[in-house]
Amino acid sequence: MLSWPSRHALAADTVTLPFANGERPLVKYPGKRPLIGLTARPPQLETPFSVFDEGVITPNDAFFVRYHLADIPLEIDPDSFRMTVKGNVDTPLSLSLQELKDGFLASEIVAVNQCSGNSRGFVDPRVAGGQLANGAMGNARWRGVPLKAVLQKAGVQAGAKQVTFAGLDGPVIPETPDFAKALAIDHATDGEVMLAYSMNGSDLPWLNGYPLRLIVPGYYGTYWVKHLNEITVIDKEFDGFWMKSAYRIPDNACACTEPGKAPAATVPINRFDVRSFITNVESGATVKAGDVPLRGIAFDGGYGITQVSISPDGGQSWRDATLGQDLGKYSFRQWSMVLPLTKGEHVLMCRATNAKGETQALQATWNPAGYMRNVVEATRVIAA
Ligand SMILES: Nc1nc2c(c(=O)[nH]1)N[C@H]1C(S)=C(S)[C@@H](COP(=O)(O)O)O[C@H]1N2
Ligand SMILES: [Mo]
Repeated sequence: MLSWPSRHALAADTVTLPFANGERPLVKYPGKRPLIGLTARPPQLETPFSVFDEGVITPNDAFFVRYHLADIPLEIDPDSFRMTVKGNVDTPLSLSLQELKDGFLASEIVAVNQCSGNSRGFVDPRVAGGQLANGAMGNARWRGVPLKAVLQKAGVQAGAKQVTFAGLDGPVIPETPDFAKALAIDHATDGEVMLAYSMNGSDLPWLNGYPLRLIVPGYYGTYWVKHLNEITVIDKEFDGFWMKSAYRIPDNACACTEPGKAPAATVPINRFDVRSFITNVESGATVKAGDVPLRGIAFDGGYGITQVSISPDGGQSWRDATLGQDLGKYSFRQWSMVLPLTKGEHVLMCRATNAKGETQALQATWNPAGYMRNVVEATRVIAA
């Protein structure tokens, strides 16, 4: 059971994110260390960026939290919890957690969960939506059951087109559309999409979807339905609000439009683009001139990071960083290098490339929802 924090238990301190109106409270929720509070009902919490320098795995108590609807479950009995599979299947299922754990072969995957709105606060010109810095992402080792195995057990019928997913949370007023997402049947049965009951070796944290959530490796967090209890196989395209109207990107190669312009056509947001960050030096920091150790993370939509390059001079020259341990193509990939810096101010840049040859642009693109940011990030440092 989740005990809702009292009002004054919430605001302990504040942080200021590096954009206008960036002041936020640090708030403490059950099972979480103080995180950056964006909204209280429903709770939306951002991970302080320094956490990404602690290790390649984001600890459960620091993992970001995103909800749309204020009626989040506060009580779930793991013994009576059931996950149902229905729709165009031969045998509808109603599975307990124990049946999921005992009746199927478990699988594990390290994968990044990133909110579509991650980094939206940096979008220029500004756009509406949660003004997040770069902390609406995290990397965890998920354990659970491949969705494919569960769908096989139910027996997907010919003509199945999509699979929809809904969780235990709901809207406060009936006019608000319930949160539900859909995946194409081929995607849902690719063997990688997973029903996870464990994160980094523990039960899922309450606010990250206890007791069961969908893991869609390489895809934006919007598909990673939490408190998952309803899976429906359908023979047409799902037309729910959160697929048809929300979470859509311009249907073009850059997923972008001219600032202020609406796109001519849109598609549902899908795979991550390539991103990389320096994690051990904050913009504006002073470092000791000489050999400066740099490290950070990079990730992409599931092809795997093959190269991270660092520029000491605002993008004029680049040198390769050393990649850290490979935890799989959906994971954060750590990188490190030692960069000699003379006394003075420098603009450091960090750019990753994946196995498909995709990389990051030097100029930020724009779209009305502020999605898909993957500009090469600049970090201003003073070497003294
Ligand atoms: N049930 C439910 N699942 C949900 C959501 C939600 O509002 N309700 N939000 C989605 C969105 S937009 C994101 S980014 C991820 C965030 O996962 P997290 O809160 O575990 O970090 O959850 C997804 N799953
Ligand atoms: Mo999201």
